[in-house]
Amino acid sequence: MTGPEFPPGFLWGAATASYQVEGGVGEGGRGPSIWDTFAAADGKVLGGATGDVACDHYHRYPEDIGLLADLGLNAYRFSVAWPRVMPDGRTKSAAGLGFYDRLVDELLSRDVVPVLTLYHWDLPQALEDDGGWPERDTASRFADYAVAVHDALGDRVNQWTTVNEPFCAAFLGYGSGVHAPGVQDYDTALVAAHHLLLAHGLATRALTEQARPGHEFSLALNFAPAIPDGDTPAHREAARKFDGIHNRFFLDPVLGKGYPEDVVADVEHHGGRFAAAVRDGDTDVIAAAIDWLGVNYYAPARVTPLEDPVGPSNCPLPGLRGLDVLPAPPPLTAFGWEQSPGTLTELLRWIDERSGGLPLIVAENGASFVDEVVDRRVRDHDRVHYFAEHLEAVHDAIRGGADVRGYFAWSLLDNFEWAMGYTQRFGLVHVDFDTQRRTVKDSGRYLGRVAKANALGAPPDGVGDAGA
Ligand code: GBH
Repeated sequence: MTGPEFPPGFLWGAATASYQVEGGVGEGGRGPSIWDTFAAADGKVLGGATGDVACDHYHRYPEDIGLLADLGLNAYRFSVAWPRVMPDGRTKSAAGLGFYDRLVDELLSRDVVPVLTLYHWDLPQALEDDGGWPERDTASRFADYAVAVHDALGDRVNQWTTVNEPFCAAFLGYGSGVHAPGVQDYDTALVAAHHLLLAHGLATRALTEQARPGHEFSLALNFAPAIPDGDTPAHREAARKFDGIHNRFFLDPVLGKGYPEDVVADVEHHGGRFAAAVRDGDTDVIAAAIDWLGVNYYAPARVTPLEDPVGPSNCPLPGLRGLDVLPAPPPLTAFGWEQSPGTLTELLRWIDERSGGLPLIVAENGASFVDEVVDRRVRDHDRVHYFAEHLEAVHDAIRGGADVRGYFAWSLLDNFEWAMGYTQRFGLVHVDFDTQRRTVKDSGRYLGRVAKANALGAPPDGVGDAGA
């Protein structure tokens, strides 16, 4: 039985990121990235894990693309490792570009649409040594890098995403320090955020100038809608603050609205280097026209006010004095994240309204669960259920008027989950990290079946009532 249909031409895919899957860190002349350095340092990544081998996608990409295509998915969202293409952050490497050249050809030979992300957090270490994202020049280096990749692949790749989740790169990398390069300073993190957005704008401008017909430009933002845990003015104020720094601070400048004034006021007490870093004309650059917005969604945040309006928050983000983020209500994923599909519908409709109908692509959505291979099968019922509910939520948003053009599961493969190492499995495909053996999970088959039908339907055999 076939359920509600998705718009014609809908992109159905899975996503990965270079450092999380590639391995091959010393091959083809690749230079070190901040994640190589961070993972090598004591106590930064759980279990001392690194991306040295990861899923060995650098060598096994034909097999992995084959799995994706055989499932019935029609798009692959991957990221390019800047330190492969420019080992020192500035000088092109033919060998590094060659890898992505082969990857793209492999995708096209399987009729899979390449959706290329230029930056998913693996900054060349050489550029971090020169100051990293808190340094304005890094944004210009990024635009040069974007042009180099576009020169090499623009004849075959139409879908271009500049930066993935500037929130994480800035606030986790330079604020809380749980991600590379591990700096802990909120004022620095805010400056880094501005330069990441500037990098997006400069690259989008440069690529738009040399675009061919069919090229589309975008960036991907991660959203965590704030749900006030009560209905008082103080609760609404807590939600305003969280939503401000997490969502509007990144979305509004991209939409040409500039930085939200309330958020700029919230973060002032961190020192004021952010305000000084924003130069005349920067907000115009950041407002460069995009063809679609990548929406990454995992979970909302439940927020509650503290009695002391300037008391320290338990949430490691700039500007969040006077509020706490509460533990999420069950059912939780293995990561402890809330499952709230209805929030995805509201989020897509909110962005649709705020942007005046910008095309949207869900560029990441997914969940980690404890998966087991039994008789060469992974019965990940929880994940099937998660996808079924969230796809219904996307469909609801489309029915409500949002122009959603694609959905990418995070992730194609179980992979290196940043600070959590290999302990959180998000894949449609299970990876045994000792043998590199791949096993397609039931959720992979389920998503492939929805993709082929371009419609919601019954879940695969043996996975209970999920999606019913
Ligand atoms: C994505 O980011 C990444 O793009 C991807 O590489 C990663 O593997 C995937 O998620 C799964 O983690 O206290 O507000 O910092 C997810 C964004 C940002 C969601 C941090 C959870 C923690 C709450 N994540 N956030 S906060």
